[in-house]
Amino acid sequence: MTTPDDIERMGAAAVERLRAAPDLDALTAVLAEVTGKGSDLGAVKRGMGQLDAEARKQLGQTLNRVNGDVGRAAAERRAELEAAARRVRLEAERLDLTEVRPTTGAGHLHLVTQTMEELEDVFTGLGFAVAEGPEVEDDWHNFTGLNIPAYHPARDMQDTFFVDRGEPGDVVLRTHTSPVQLRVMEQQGPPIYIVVPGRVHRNEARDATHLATFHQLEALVVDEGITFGHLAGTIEAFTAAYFGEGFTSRLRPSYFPFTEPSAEFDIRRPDGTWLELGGCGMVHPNVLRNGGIDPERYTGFAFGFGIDRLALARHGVPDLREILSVDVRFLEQF
Ligand code: FA5
Repeated sequence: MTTPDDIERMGAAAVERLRAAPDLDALTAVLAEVTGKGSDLGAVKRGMGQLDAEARKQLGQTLNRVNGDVGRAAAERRAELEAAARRVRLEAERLDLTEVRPTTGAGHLHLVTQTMEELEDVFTGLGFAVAEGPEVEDDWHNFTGLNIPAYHPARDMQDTFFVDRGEPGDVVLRTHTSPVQLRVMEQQGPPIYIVVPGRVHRNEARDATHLATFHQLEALVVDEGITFGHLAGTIEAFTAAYFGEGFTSRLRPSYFPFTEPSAEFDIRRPDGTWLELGGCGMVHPNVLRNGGIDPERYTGFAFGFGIDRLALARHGVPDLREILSVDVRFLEQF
């Protein structure tokens, strides 16, 4: 006849087997074996009906407690195995976000971005700091403060996208990087030695030499005793540093409202052909004054050129619209 001690032993054996289950499937199988119909404990339960009331009560209490222990052991083992499985899964799904992927097949920066970074390197090497300004600009910084008053014909030199904010015509997409000249003058006094790479927008039809959204690099120097010679020397030093041996620069008289005198500058390639790069000049006294700088004490020079034209010319690509290409066969070449 089954005794309470027998039930305790059966329970202890069941608990031991449950604790040894190596995984969740095994645990489910063991639990069915030790508590199911064919199990020792199951048989005890089924035989209870034949016992007298006193024995039934005594065995019943032990059986309930032991069944409780077995159930708890199964639940504990399940929790352990689930936690272990979760750890394995997390480890397998782990992503190292700091991992550096090999460059082959992983894509790369766009030619224009690469060119901007190279230009920044060259100019920081020459002692310039890099500054930035907003692409959505106000009339003052883009035009009026740069000595381009309303109705001045020079506004037509740069067809403008207007933003529907504030008074009509007050807010524009900047048409050049020159507004950052004023912003830097406002923020810091002289000496100023900065370059500003950035995106600009003009309401222009696209063709082989024009885009509506393109990139410029602006340079601004303001200090005591700055002369046109410093401007020409800086452009020459930049040409040699960026393009290398055999490239030189030239200046041609020109007109910009924010510089006086003004010039255009071109780069001469080793094969003798010229690449028109941008505009430059001595910062107009009105612009210095608008930036809060005393033009009696300080002078400065500025230049600004198109990065997209420069980038493509360097690689011999004749049509600026290729800049917008999403064809990997084109992009892969750079
Ligand atoms: C300017 O934008 C003046 N802010 C440059 C400047 C700065 C002069 C400081 C004096 C002192 P301009 O409009 O010429 O100037 O444009 C300068 C360069 O931007 C051009 O030489 C050309 O390389 C590039 N560029 C102009 N328009 C386009 C366009 N639609 N698409 C691509 N590049 C352009």
